Amino acid sequence: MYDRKKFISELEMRNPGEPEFIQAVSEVLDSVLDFVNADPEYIDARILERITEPDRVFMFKVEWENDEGEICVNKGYRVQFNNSIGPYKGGLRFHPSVTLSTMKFLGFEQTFKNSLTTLPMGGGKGGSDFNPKGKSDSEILRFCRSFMTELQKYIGPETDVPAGDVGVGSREIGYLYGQYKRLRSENTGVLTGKGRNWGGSLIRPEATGYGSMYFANEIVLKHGETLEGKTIAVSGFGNVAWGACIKASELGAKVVTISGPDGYVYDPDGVSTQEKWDYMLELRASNNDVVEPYAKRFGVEFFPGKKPWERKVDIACPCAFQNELNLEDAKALVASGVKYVIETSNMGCTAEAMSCFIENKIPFGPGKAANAGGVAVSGLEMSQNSLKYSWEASEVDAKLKRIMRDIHEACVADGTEADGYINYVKGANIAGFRKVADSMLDLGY
Ligand code: 2IT
Repeated sequence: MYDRKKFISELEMRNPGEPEFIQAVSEVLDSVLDFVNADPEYIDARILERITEPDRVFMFKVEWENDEGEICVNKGYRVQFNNSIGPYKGGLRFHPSVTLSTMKFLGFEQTFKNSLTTLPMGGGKGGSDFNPKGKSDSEILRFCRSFMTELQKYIGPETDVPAGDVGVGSREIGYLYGQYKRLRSENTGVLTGKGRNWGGSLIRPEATGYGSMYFANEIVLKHGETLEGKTIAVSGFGNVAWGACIKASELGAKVVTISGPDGYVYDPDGVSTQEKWDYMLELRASNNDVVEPYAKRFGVEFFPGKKPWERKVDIACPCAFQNELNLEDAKALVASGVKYVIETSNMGCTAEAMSCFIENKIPFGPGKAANAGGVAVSGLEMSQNSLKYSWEASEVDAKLKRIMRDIHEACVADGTEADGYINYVKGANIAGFRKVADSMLDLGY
């Protein structure tokens, strides 16, 4: 039998100074402990020790030259967490907060998320502490070239397929893939999130945000309501928030906030026009990492240094960064009557915030389920690359919708509690874990 306290303290000893990784494992452990302890096969196989240890971690130096001619040095990472159900798959994050701990938490989460998509993908993550903020296009190009010069040694279309994440969008994927092809002379589609002219899938840029709203729609329908007329607080203003704003509008809901590190914008009419969506893309492409210009441009209010969780809304949808919504925010949302929380960023809520929502019986869709649409369409991009073919947008969108519906059903099947409350965290963790753990048992050690 596994004992929670003993397992976590041993995990902390094996992984010192990695708070995000410990947080991510603790969350999964809380959901799956009884399930694991009920099965002697898992216990005998030491499944928890094995599933929490990455297969391997690459850490490397990235040297590049800035526009002033100075030599800069960053850290590069690729964590190959688990490939039991398919090639390692997961994004690359360029952000100054990137550490081994954040890479491992993201790789661990990715393993179960990818399992939930029903597609054959293992879990991995990578990135760098490189800060894209304020960098010129040619600095980004030189950094990406240097980063890929090393990364290409560890990846391949049948072994490990990276994609984008925070700070890595279609421009960066282009520069990275260009360098990969220069070095390897291969058109294997080793990255996903590619441009539509050179092997990318339609709907991939929109997929994470669209998927999140499809998932929200399933949750709301399950609770006897619709998204029609619901107000939504979204955080972030990048690719994920953008897709969520578009799909929310299409489904009849109204996104009234977007945010950045500088504060949040309150747009009572909704972020619901093509002009506003296009402007979000422009803001992101400017690399300034501020959202305030949106308020000026559309004549709406900006709240410097504040988070959108102080607004009264029907649905809270964190779309930016880990631990962006804490206990205080959760209490404020509960007090103002929030009905649903759709965590769309990876581990967007602190453990205490998540517990607060669950204790108050608020349906809470965890990141690994709610944001799985992004990697799901990456999986579909891999399929299209293998087929040397491309599907129409409507075909990809229909597949995405079906996958999000299936993920919702899996959460309901494993997460419904005795009193009828659907604990989506528990459901997603058990459903994601079971497939990975059972594959590990099948494959031996
Ligand atoms: O967190 C994520 O799922 C992603 N950044 C997308 C990964 C992918 O391989 O598309």
